Amino acid sequence: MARDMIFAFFLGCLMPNRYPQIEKATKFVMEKLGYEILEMEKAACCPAPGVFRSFNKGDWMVHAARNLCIAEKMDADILTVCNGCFGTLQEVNKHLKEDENLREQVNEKLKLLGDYEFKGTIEVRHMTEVLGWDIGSWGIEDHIVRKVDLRASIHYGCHFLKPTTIRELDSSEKPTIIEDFIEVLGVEAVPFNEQLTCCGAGGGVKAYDGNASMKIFGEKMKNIDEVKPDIILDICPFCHLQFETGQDYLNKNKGCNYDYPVIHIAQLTAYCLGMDAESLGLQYQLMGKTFDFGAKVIKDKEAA
Ligand code: 9S8
Ligand code: 9S8
Ligand code: COM
Repeated sequence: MARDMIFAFFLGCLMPNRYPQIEKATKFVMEKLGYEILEMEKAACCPAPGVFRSFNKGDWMVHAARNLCIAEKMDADILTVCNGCFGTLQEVNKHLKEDENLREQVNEKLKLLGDYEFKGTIEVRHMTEVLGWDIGSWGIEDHIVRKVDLRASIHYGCHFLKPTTIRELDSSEKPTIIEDFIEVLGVEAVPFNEQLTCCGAGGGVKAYDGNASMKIFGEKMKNIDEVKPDIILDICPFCHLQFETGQDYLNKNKGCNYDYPVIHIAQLTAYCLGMDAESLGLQYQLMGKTFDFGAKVIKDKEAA
């Protein structure tokens, strides 16, 4: 198989532990599109950019480099479905490729962890980027077996687009990569106020100060609720966690009454490519609540 059709799948921490359905959906989609997905043995936390980098940039780089080395040994580009993992791995990969001094320092430390040496031979890709740029709406069309009819509020999150000088992916002010891609699946993007701000989870905020996190999130939900979408669409398991547990929190503690299904782009795409709703975990979308997403929102227009 051509090298650009093979990916080393970097799972990160959240998805395998809390959202195995996103993992399953990702594999389903990538394999349907003809990619080979390889497991990364002994991969560890990326480590999370907003947390580890803030404490110790050096250690953050060394540990990220160790993960990059695992993929280098597999001779495969990394695929991630998490903004935080993408943020760390893409950024460290870029820095180490460009800065020889830094590379030497990091490689010195890597020796302490075992047989690792960063060489700079791979790329780090977010699934959204692969779907949006490599496959594109033109490429996905032939694979669609279910077209949906939904209005979605898209949450890009922070680390996918920013810092712009490092990511170099799409405009950080007016991105269109997700909007353009989902249109062909039958999903209309409904913009909302302050759309590109943080969900309130990242950077250690959720763990350190739950009240601050929920205040930021409460604003976000208010803005989303104004446009009344059918679903909230995200591209990051940590944002996903915030949108799921956060709605539950606001309902129980702040007198809100939200029940927006939260869908990761891998799940939406997998559904449209024919994966069954039960394996996608759509019946468990809201914490503590059985939610029949399939029956409630998605219209099975032309199931194969
Ligand atoms: S790994 Fe550890 S905490 Fe997390 S999911 Fe995404 S960011 Fe990277
Ligand atoms: S937003 Fe701000 S830092 Fe982040 S990417 Fe995912 S979690 Fe939500
Ligand atoms: C968010 C990751 S996806 S972090 O909390 O900002 O590190």
